Amino acid sequence: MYEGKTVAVVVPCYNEQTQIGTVLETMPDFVDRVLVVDDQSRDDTVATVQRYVQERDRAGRIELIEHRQNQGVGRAITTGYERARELEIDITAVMAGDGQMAPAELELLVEQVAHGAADYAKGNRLFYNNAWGTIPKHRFLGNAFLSMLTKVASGYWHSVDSQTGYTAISLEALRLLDLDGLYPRYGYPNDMLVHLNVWNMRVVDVPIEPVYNVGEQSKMKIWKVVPTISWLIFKGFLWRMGHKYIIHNFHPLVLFYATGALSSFGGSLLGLYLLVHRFTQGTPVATTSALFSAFLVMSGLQLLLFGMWFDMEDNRMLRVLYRRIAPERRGHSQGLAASASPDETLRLAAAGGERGPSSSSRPFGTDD
Ligand SMILES: Nc1nc2c(ncn2[C@@H]2O[C@H](COP(=O)(O)OP(=O)(O)O)[C@@H](O)[C@H]2O)c(=O)[nH]1
Ligand SMILES: [Mg+2]
Repeated sequence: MYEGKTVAVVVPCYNEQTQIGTVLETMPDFVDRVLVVDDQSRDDTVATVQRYVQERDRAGRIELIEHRQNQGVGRAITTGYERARELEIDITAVMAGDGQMAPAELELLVEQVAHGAADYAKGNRLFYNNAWGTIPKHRFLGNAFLSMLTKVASGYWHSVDSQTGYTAISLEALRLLDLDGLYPRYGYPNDMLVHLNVWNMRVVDVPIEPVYNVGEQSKMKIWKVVPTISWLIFKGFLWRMGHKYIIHNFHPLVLFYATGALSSFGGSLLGLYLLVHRFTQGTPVATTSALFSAFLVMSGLQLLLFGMWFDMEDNRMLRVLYRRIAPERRGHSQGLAASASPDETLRLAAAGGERGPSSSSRPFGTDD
């Protein structure tokens, strides 16, 4: 229990026989349920968990769930979420089974949800003290790139490190989300943010320590995953526009985005055509044609920027800026975490509004 709220941790794992023992061993005491979801690991992961349960899990808090066939890390998290929802657990966190998530930091995420400051708290490793020096460069850059795209797609413009799996979510959010509709593999956290936004959930980024070289072996092939997730993010953006700003509600920002994209894309194509024509045929380009192309590109970019601006304003209520809620319990500050009283935190984090997909149609928020 954490502050009177029940807490579960979903631990997706695949081939983590060397790591999973430590993850279970170091699980914080306030966690009531540990939902380990195995996906047909080919090593001894399942046996290791079973042995641990028999020998060490006296409180009976570990539950092992086994998929009949490998369905991906996203689907494994969904399975854990479904179980937590069934058990009516107040707060459900996710920690990887490879030991890359510092257990001492779980509280930082859980407290945000427990105090109602946010519906979804996610780790942010990119702002941690020496993140650039700790995270392998190609992973840092890939993550930064996907984080930029995810900002646009999800409407959580304040959020970075879209790829972290270290999160905590409220029961209310779990009940609203269409868990089966979430992407089953590595793009899961990106898709999750898109879905959360459509349901007007408040999201906070919690600075956490990037952990590497603890014996983990990533199963992710970064060069394969980045294009796949980029495409997923693009589809997520269109899905969010359609659901949030056309079906559930209407907001002209959709028109700004659509006409902006058409105009800048059409203008660029025309400009390219004129250039190619100029060099292959040798005939000069008519001034009116060149001006028309430039006009399309410039007005298109302006429309896109207005679309973004409206999007940011509409989502302002869902942005929660991070503040520690109970710094005295841990006795030290964490990364960029600034301490604040609970009242102050809640005030800063305040993001009222009813729940539901259509409640955020406020083109010009006034909460700041
Ligand atoms: N259940 C399940 N877990 C997976 C699968 N792929 C990866 N994982 C787990 O998800 C967590 C994160 O995966 P990892 O490959 O370490 O990703 P990275 O830390 O972002 O490089 C680890 O605990 C993995 O064991 C899968 O297909 N099924
Ligand atoms: Mg890992």
